[in-house]
Amino acid sequence: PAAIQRQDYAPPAYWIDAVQLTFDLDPAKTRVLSKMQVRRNPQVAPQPLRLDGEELNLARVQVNGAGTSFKMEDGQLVLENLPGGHEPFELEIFTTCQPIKNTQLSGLYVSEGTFFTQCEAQGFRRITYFLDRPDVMATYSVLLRADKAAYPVLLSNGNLVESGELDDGRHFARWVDPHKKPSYLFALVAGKLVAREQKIKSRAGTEHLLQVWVRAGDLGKTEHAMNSLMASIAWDEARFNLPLDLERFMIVATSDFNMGAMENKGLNVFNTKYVLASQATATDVDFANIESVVGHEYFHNWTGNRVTCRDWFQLSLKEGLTVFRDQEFSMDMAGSPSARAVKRIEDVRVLRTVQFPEDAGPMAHPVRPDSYVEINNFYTVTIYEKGAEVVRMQHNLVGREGFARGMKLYFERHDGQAVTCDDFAAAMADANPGSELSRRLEHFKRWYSQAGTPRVKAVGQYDAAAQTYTLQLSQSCPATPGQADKQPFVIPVTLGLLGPQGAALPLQLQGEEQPGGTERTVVLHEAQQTLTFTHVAQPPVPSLLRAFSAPVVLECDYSDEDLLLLLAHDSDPFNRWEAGQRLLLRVAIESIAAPAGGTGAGAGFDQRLLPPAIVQALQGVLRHPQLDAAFKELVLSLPSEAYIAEQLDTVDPQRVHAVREALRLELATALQADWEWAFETHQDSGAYRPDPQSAGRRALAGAALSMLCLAAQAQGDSVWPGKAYQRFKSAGNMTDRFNALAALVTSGHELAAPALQRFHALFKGDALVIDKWFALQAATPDRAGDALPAVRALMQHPDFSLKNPNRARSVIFSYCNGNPGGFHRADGAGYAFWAEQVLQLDAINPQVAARLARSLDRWSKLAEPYRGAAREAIARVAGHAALSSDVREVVTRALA
Ligand code: B3K
Ligand code: ZN
Repeated sequence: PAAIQRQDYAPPAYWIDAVQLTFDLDPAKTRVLSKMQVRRNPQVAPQPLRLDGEELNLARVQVNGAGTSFKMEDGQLVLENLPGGHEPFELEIFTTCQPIKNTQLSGLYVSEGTFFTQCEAQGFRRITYFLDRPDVMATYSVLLRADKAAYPVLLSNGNLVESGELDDGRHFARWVDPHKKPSYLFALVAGKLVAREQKIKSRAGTEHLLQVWVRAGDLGKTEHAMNSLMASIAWDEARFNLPLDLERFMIVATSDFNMGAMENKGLNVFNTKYVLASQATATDVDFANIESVVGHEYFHNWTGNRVTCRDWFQLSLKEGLTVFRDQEFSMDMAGSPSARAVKRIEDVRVLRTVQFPEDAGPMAHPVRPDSYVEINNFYTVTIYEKGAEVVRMQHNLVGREGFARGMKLYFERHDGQAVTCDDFAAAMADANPGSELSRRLEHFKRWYSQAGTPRVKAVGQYDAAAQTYTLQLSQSCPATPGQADKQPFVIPVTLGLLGPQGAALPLQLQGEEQPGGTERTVVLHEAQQTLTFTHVAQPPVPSLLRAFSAPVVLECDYSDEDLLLLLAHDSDPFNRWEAGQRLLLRVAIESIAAPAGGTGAGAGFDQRLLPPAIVQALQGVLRHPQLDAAFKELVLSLPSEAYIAEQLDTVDPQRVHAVREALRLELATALQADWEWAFETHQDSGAYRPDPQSAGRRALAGAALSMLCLAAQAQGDSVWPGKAYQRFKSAGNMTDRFNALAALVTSGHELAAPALQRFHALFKGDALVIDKWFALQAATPDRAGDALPAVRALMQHPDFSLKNPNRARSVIFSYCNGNPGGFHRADGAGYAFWAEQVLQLDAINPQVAARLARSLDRWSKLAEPYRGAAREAIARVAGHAALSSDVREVVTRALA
């Protein structure tokens, strides 16, 4: 299929103002009757009505109650003989579809005997013929009919207005959604479900009913999701004055879902992974993810649903903004400044390990793309996470109050509309006249149109005689597919200066009468700018891009001493962490480049890669009396293999893996006594609570245990593996239990096997826990080429299924994306496996297959023999005739 261009956007030739849907639900053959009130769009020249449809059986078309002629063209239903004039007419379409055969999980499908829908982006056309585009907004009235015993619960968007019995053991429910919405927000659910319910009162005094619907056995795992929903509602009212606009708000969980969750109006559908949690079955990370995903989908109710996207090129309008909102929500929930910083570090880590590579690879695209073949391929980290950074920069440029004003104006102008990224930025700027954003709006918007990660170079020079410090900032941005030359960006750089003892220096720029604070945000908007600080008594160390004030790569010629100073003293926790990461990254890169032979784990290194000063500094952080455990855990974690690889021009993945493993072992042994101390002193007392502080203590204890097992394994000692096994058996929560299991499995101790067996026996039947069991094994570091055979064996396990996305991800994605040492084999067998699985999955579920297809995005950076073998595997997939457009687009771009 041909690419769709943003430039070709044209408003619809018709409007659909209202739709009445009647469903006779049957897994093998569901009947759908759609009655629509349609009228011509007076702004568009008269033309036929073209309705989207996919895999539908068309039985009848009527206009104003009478049969009409129609034709099919490119899968669309084309109606030419429609009533003239601008009066609305009634269009009635009767179709059938086969939910039970729908393995793509887009449109209407069946999961464990229950009907679900997924309509974003273009699933509604798999339910009925429609103008399936987000700028066509209609009111929906939905009548559901089904067998009562098999489908006792019938749900759709909005309010339940009527329900009752029918003949033959059937029953019905009628739902009316008072809000106009695009078709992608339609949803229905029908099946055997039970709900946790909660009544709440808004600040304005209105009452609402909240429900979390799950399978009967899962009701005990819904408390955290419900609490998260209540917290989200309260937060959006308090922070942005945005109330819940529905009498009833429902969340429904399904175990067959292509992604995390979906914000259908009033009826969010969730992957069970982001709903179900109990201390026995979910980790702290699961608890935190549930809070953030529940928040994310709830916040879409305003940013996405009340104001939606004009077209899919504007996807980041709702996704970038809503990710920004869920990040802020999690930070506000975390409370303390240091817990906020931990969340910020985690978010930046995702951005840098996943989005930066995307932005440097064949699928690079602007936050507002210019073209796509398959829209589902553009639900990316660029649209979501970089999009959130672009919103965050606007927040940085106008301030917290200014941002709130911008949001207020955005809703005043656009409530009920389908709009563009330009409209959002304009509201932000117009609400803040005189701000850097409004003065440089057009220029700032290059963040929406130019792909690629900008690089900012900082060069500092101290002049002792003049007592000045000049900082020269320059920017550039690498070429990306279709964009050879880039214009400078508007980059907010939050900075401070540290004195030689680590004190925060007052900042006074040349021309200023007096110093103003110890931190400020300067705006880099030209290719090069120079800042001169005056009254600087001694050579300072700059702390730049604090809290990661812009999504750029910062290059600065820091000495090790500078970085050690920042690590010990920077008042900005993000940059403290960053200084430690820079030190470790530097050691990793130097070791990778060193001419030592051998690429086996640990081979070729004399075990002393880390300079003593760095080890000491890390020890200082680990033993620090004031720092939070969560922060310590982050500082003591090595940069990921993916992030290290991104810094290199040519990547030998085995070399990267070996160096990182060697560094890990060195940290494990050099700090052995400190890890023991950390483990012993970070034990829980009292009841389990998944709050950031307790979670941080468990994370640090878990990391310590993992390091201790690693050191023990190298030393042939069994004390700590034995302790880990004990903890695995007796842990009172999944976090501690799983960390102990992972410590055994990752270190390769012989107790790993019985622990894995026991874990499976304990949790068989709990799909989400069994997913963890699969994922841990698929990501287990390779020992003499055993990772791939282990993965193949896992796929033969009776619990494995390629059809269930969570399960497929837990094995195949964990191996291809989460096990670089096992995946990048010199014989290319990992890549051949990848090609095989992409093709297998594509026949079942193109969206999931296309995600997997992204694993080899960075193939052209690989050293031989990896590069050639990877290319061959991609070409093998591309050479397959019956490829979905999803996978076709990914592999075509990879080979371009
Ligand atoms: N809006 C959905 C994503 C839909 C993905 C369609 N392939 C979930 C979210 O971002 O909240
Ligand atoms: Zn979203």
